[in-house]
Amino acid sequence: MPVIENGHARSRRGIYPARYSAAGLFRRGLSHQDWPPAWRSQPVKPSYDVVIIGGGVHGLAAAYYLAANHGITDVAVLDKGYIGSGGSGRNTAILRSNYLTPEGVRFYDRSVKLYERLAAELDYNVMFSQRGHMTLAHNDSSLRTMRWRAEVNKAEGVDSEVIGPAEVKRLAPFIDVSDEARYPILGALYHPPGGIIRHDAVVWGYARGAAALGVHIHQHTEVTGIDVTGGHVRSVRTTQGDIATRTVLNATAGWATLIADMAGVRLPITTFPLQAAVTEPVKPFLSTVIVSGSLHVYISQTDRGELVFGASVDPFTSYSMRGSLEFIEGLAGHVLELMPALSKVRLLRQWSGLCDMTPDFSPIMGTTSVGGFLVDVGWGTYGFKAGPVSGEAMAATIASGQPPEIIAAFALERFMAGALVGEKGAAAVGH
Ligand code: PYC
Repeated sequence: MPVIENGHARSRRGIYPARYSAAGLFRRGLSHQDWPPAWRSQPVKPSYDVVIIGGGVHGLAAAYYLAANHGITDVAVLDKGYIGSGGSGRNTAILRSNYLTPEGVRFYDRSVKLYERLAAELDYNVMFSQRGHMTLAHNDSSLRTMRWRAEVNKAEGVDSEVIGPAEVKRLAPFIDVSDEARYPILGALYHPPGGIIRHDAVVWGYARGAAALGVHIHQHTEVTGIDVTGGHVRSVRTTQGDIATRTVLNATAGWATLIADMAGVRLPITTFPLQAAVTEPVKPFLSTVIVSGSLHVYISQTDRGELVFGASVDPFTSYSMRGSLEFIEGLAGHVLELMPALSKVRLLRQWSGLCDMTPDFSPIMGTTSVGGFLVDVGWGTYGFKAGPVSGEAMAATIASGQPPEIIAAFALERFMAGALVGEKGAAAVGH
């Protein structure tokens, strides 16, 4: 039986917060008792076994699985802002595993499987809605790529198939599938397990789970340097003081090269902004995620009724996270070509995140030439989908010193060996 301390229970594995349940909600409602905080800040210690830079889904998932799967709990997660303030809180929350390469399909499929059981595992409602994902083909070459993806998906046991315009119309009755459209719809890659999730809940769920097992989460703690002596990491310098450590994981997505430079590791990554926007809520009418590569747009409807739109990355490198008028004008035109009935719907807000793009659109994961400096970077526009599997794989790499098979293809050395994993054809929209 766990012992309760300040509203938190102490078990053999550490301190964990109150269980969320309907009965608990009812009891607390009756007694006017607040829930205890999901997790508590701790003072920064002078040393940790593992320091994870980046408090997004990747960093927090790695911390959680280090503690939960390997019993490694002397771990700090550092973020220069607040948790989820980077790409994890700025993406359009689409999950899928309908990739192009066998390596990519296996990897993202594992992530979808972990996402499917995340709410139960973390005792946190992450609102994963597997409502299906449809990528429209408007020309012969994209139809060919869809067929290719469908075959690779099936060979890897992932549910995807190419459907014709009539089936597209059945799944999304308001879409114009006539020949009159500027880009007529020739078919689509339909992927039933795909869907959307509540991205902040994933971040908070992992943070709560990791902290309950003893991980320290330090927000507003910026890394200013990494000390490497004799080819091995010794410490991390931060705005809250120096932290001695033998193991650092760089999980900073758009800022990945800035952190890697501090350790003297060069990465083939360039950072581009990716913008998105959301409308006022409207009645539910869109039950799948819709992607159009030719129109450079993807659309989904949240449980609250808002329409979430995204597009390609901006055509220039930048660390800016401001939205632009050019983007929203282009986006609106493309959305209306697909769904003219939305012309009266008002946009609520737009924003931007940063994408760490690699030449082959696959991530860079594992060890580097600097001892103790590991990377989980190069996510481009796919990062949020990969949070759980990346956390699991990077935790296993740190615990055993050896990257597991599922990330073997994503090693940094592939760029020297010419063994790229070309995943550009699986991008939601052209880049
Ligand atoms: O790859 O599905 C995707 C995606 C959607 C938004 C950004 N990337």
